Amino acid sequence: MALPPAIRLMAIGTMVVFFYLCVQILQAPSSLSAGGKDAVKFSDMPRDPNLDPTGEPPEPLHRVSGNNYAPDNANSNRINATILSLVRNEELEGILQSMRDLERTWNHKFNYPWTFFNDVPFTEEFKKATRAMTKAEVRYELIPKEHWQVPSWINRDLFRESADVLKEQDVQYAHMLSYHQMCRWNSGMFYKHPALKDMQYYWRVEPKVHFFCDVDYDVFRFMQDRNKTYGFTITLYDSPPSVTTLWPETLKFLAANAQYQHPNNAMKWLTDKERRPQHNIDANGYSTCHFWSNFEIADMNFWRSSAYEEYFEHLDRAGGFFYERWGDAPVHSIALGLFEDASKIHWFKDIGYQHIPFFNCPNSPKCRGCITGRPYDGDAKLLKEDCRPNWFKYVGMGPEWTTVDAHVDLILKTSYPRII
Ligand SMILES: Nc1nc2c(ncn2[C@@H]2O[C@H](COP(=O)(O)OP(=O)(O)O)[C@@H](O)[C@H]2O)c(=O)[nH]1
Ligand SMILES: *[C@@H]1O[C@H](CO)[C@@H](O)[C@H](O)[C@H]1NC(C)=O
Ligand SMILES: *[C@@H]1O[C@H](CO)[C@@H](O)[C@H](O)[C@H]1NC(C)=O
Ligand SMILES: [Mg+2]
Repeated sequence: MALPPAIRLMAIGTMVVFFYLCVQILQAPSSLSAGGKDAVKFSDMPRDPNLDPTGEPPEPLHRVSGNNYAPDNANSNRINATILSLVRNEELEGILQSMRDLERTWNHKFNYPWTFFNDVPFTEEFKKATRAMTKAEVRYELIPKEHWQVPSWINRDLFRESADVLKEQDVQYAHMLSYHQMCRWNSGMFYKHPALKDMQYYWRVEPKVHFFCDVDYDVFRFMQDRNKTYGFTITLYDSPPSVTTLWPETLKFLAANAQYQHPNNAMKWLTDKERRPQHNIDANGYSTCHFWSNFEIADMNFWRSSAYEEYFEHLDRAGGFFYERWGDAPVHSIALGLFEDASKIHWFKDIGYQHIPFFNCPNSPKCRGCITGRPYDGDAKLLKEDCRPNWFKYVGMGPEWTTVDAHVDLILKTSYPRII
């Protein structure tokens, strides 16, 4: 059948438009996404597990009985562990706030010592006020110069020029040299301090954080008894320009040290490119997902292992603590993800925690002061920084929590997250 050319053109045009619309409909995301090139797929965590009722991890747990954890008991049930805090004299009010919360919810029962670190001596005012917050022993330690100073191979001009570039890419604290020093110290130095020689476990605490839930067992004994290396509460994506060459440097190290990779590692978690593709591209193969290290309960033997020691040494030489802004959080997380058995990394779901602006707030009668299942405070955009779904997807929630979660998940299929 011969059609006039104008009609033929219209028919073809209509078919093209129809086909285009079909493709668009088929491609429409079935899950919620934040839009644009920074899209995050949420389909892999249908519901925040913090909405599910959370109890303690299964027994056996070590609890207070009689004077077994009394502060002055020389034969107490405490193990070689300390609460640890790097803090400045000017942050006294902030650290008192953190101490108040941790003492109220946990340490007034177990009386683990507090160890404070500083690159300058603590003032008498600081010592007096912090000592008054606890019945436990308190120690004040100066960081040796050689642990804090900028390494000799770092070029100051290059540091400043690099910081200018980072600042343009909105990397926080780019020009603040002390922030870079702090990240390096937390990555590769703190556990070498002579004051920690006999210590194995630590709980890291920063100023101005909050703890919301009563914890009635000895978390350090928990770590030891269950062979755990590292405990976290919150995981987040990092700013890619702060770690541009961290993953390439890591791969260089791995190529020469393949023996350090654990057979049950979390490589898939580290390299995920499904959930936030642009971050993976910008960070050259690293998802940027990391344990948020202002909270850590961990075994220092891991940092003291030759795998980690050599890895840190390699990174330190590469210069990224200064020319980029490698944080101790991604450095710790990558090392754990590669060199440790993933089953030795524990989500402390039951420890309610906040460091502005993110929360871990479980559903438990033991918690007060946070909103169950709400992971952030402020702009709803913050929600896309939460990368727990990746950890749960590739590694799991851990045997401590799966029973109850699997059950509740079947009953309630609400969507996570709800962007308000
Ligand atoms: N003594 C000392 N502590 C520092 C210094 N810089 C940072 N810190 C501590 O390192 C931790 C992280 O610093 P913070 O300012 O909270 O960084 P943010 O949480 O990443 O915004 C906190 O415990 C600070 O008290 C420093 O120059 N000297
Ligand atoms: C703690 O460490 C010291 C020194 O290494 C050791 O003598 C002691 O037995 C340890 N204590 C415990 C409870 O493991
Ligand atoms: C922890 O490790 C030790 C030594 O490898 C082992 O004997 C023990 O059964 C482990 N405990 C748990 C709870 O996995
Ligand atoms: Mg902080």
